[in-house]
Amino acid sequence: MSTSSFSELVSRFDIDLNINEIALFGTGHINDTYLVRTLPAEAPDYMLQRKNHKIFKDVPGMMNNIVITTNHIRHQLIKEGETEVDRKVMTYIAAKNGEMFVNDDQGNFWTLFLFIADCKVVENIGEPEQAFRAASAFGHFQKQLADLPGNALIETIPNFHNGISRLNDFHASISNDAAGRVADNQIIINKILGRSTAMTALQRGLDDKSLPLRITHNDTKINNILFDQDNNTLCIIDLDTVMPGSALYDFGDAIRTLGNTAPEDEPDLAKIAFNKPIFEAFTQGYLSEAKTFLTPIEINNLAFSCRYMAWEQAMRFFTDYLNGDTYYKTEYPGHNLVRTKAQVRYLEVLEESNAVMEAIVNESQAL
Ligand code: GN1
Ligand code: MG
Repeated sequence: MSTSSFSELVSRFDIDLNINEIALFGTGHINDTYLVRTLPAEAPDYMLQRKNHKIFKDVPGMMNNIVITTNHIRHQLIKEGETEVDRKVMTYIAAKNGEMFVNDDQGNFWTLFLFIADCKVVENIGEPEQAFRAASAFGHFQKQLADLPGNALIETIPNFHNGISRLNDFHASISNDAAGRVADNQIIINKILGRSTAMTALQRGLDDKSLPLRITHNDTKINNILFDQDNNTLCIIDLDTVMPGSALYDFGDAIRTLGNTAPEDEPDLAKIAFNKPIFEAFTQGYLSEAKTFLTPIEINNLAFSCRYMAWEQAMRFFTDYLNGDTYYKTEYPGHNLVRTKAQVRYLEVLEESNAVMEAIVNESQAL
């Protein structure tokens, strides 16, 4: 798309911007994000984002969730006496017609939000102290939303982390074998299916209400936190999947990336190991915020949640691979298979580390 049509989109939002340039930004697997630089140089910049409406089938509903969530957090920050509210919560701009998005002539949905200046996103955490801070930020986020009624938000992707439903999708992709990839991959299929009874326990716990349904972020990769230059956490971003869920999803998904010494798509499986100091710091940071509201059964399942999220993500990457790579953006042929193998290897690593992880959770909740 040309800059002029980008600026035409921006002009339909209820804000006057003097645009200098618009350029592609970031590494998300789902949406397309552009940085809108404005003039004069010191004026705030904005992010223009195309929401993937093939994946988020109800973008107006999703944007309504985001407005409820960000307003709720904004009120809490003001109550807490926070002076830099606009750096601590995302600010979305409404369109001139009052909607929280504009449509282009191809039916795409575009949103505009304030760019938080002078901050950074990290893809890897080196220092345990930073993991502690990241975890406190995710725990605090859940706490800020704890008094929102569960039915206030819709499910932006129905059954997003529902292991039973994900397993059904996986079975369907095996039966359909749309890309003819099943025969070559029996070992990996068996590794995923062999763990399904143990792993679907999380969903059974939500179904029988032994696990509480909360408002959760549901995509707690480390690159969804903004840090300032001194590594203080500023703001949780990527709110598209904020919806009813289990606190365990957020803890487990963060450890899926943070507790792994290698990236989620590491081709060399020997590089995948459990990062104990980071796990320990993350657990302590998370519980420093979350132990006031978590139930004993949630705390007892924190270590399990890490295995659950690795298993679920392996299955999601592999379902997409079997379906012919239609969901995740991929960088090369077979990328989803590499991702799957890396997630399965990480799952095995977590299984080997379970006793250590359980001990850390126990010690951390006593702090
Ligand atoms: C997607 O777009 P991104 O990278 O924030 C995905 C997450 C996966 C993640 C795997 C809506 O997140 O659920 O865990 O890729 N988001 C959606 O890296 O499916
Ligand atoms: Mg993201």
